[in-house]
Amino acid sequence: MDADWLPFHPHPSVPAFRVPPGSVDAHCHVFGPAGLFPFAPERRYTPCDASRRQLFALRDRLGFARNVVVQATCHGADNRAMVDALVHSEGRARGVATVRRDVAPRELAQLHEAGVRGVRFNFLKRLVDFTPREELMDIARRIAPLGWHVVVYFEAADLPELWDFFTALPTALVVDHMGRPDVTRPADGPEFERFVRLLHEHENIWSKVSCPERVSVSGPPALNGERNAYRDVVPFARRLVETFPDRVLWGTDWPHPNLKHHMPDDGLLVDFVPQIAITEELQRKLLVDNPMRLYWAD
Ligand code: 0GY
Repeated sequence: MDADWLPFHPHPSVPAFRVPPGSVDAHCHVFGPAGLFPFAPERRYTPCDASRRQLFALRDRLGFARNVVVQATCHGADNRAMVDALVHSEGRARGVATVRRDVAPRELAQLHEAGVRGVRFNFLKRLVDFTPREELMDIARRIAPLGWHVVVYFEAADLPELWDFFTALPTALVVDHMGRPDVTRPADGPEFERFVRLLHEHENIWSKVSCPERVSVSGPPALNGERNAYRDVVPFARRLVETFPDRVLWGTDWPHPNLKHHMPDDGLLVDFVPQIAITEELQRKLLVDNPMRLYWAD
């Protein structure tokens, strides 16, 4: 089966920034291997195989201690590859699953036992078909007693329509990639203000300050010739880190599914962190304290 996106960086650099001890890469994936864990028939892209062994090798190379493995749409609601990574991680990985409304209680219990602590709802029209909100609300009600949270992936323009649904959820909510802001607009303009207001008004809503490589227009250093990569994303991520220091998470997004133009060097992504979390205290909260509270509370 051929991948229809770029392969991940074959030799990521060792970051110049040394992450604090116990750091968590709180957004990454495993894919396949397709021979063992086939991709979902309804998928909108076909990734390269990206195994748990490769993920754990990257974790060690970047200096991280733990991973949160997030189910991506290319595996649909078949969580086997992600669960396989968790159970072979020696307790160093937790997971976010995709489940359907009719998931059996026994399956939820097994996922919990494996280390799953959340479910993901994806609202990107290019990635998934529409699921009625009441179905998603049902899933949220079913996972709430387990102490899990909901992870959502959407684009900034869709926030007004999703606001009431998000704020009615019975669990904590984690937003992927800062709600995908349009970084050609100002970080203090109305669109990003709306996202900041969502977190201000709802103390159980968190944000990942991840994926500068997806959100950036100015691009990485090799393309723009400047020392600082993804500079247009900095004001957005830094504002969230400084305004909500106890509710932000960071992750590599390895192996960077569905990127078609530029494949980041994961070491340089880690070097981006001190630009958005500029003190040791903010770095420790972002990389250690916050993900540990959310994923390793027990
Ligand atoms: C990401 C980004 C993407 C893909 C998925 O679940 C997915 O397939 O999230 C994307 O295409 O933007 O967070 O990994």
